[in-house]
Amino acid sequence: MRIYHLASELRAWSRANRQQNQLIGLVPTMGALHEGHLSLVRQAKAECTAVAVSIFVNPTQFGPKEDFAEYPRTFEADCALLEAEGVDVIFAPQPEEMYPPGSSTFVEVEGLSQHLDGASRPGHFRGVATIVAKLFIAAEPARAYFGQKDAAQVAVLRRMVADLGLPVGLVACPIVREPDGLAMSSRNRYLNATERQGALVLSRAVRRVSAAFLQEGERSSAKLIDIAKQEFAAEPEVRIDYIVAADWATLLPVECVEPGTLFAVAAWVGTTRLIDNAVL
Ligand code: PAJ
Repeated sequence: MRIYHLASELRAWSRANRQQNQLIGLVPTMGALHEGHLSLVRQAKAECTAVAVSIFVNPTQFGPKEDFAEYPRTFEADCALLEAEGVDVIFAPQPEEMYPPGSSTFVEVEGLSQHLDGASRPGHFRGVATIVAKLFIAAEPARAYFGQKDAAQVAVLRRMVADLGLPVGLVACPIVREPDGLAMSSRNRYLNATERQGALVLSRAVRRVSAAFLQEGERSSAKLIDIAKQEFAAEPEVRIDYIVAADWATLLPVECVEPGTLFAVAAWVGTTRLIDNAVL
């Protein structure tokens, strides 16, 4: 496994591999890897012949009051995990490599970036779209792997790929959960024992809504949102950010859900913001 810090090294590796007809898969991450990330790596390994994983805590997707400084950085452990998965390349650039001094070019996916997480994290998706575009330019992957856990991120990036005509296939992989249902997240390690228990309300709400949709045939967004709110009412210390039923492509709220509708929740558990969702 090679570790590159320069985009030029990643590009040279990708070009050489493509000349030998290798199918390049890219898994963008911010490190602090867990089984959710590794599921993306495994899918990339299953579908591609050469796999690169990027590890970069991207400053532009964090707001001024967000956790950029505290975000867990576990590079050595991440490398060991990726080596065990048989990853070919880790790309771990320094901030100046991705944002040269004087950087003033950004990718803005208008509209979509203002919904769901974009509404409570202004500028977040601009940072995400910008870094992912830069990673695509450097790695020139045939396929790139993202988690459905960040469903709005997937919608924004799909739009970006379509609008810019990028020759990359985006693959959305299922949410990986802890045994008790909590969606895995690098931010779960911020939770104390009480918060960890309270955080289960997100997955509980999503599960109840999925059951109401599937087993009881409920199709009204308002009623499904009420069902989720009832779950949250049992955990008053968890503060709801949003509960929405939305079209997964446009992120616009829908009145009636149908198969494929995104049901997404976000909430504050103490000072930690967590998200979860189901595609109904
Ligand atoms: P990060 O939060 O590190 O997540 C990297 C990838 O892992 C994302 O595609 C995310 O959706 C996926 N992932 C995280 N938790 C998951 C889970 N429980 N199950 C399945 N997939 C999961 O998302 C980012 O980084 C950044 O925004 C990034 C795309 C790297 C751009 O900086």
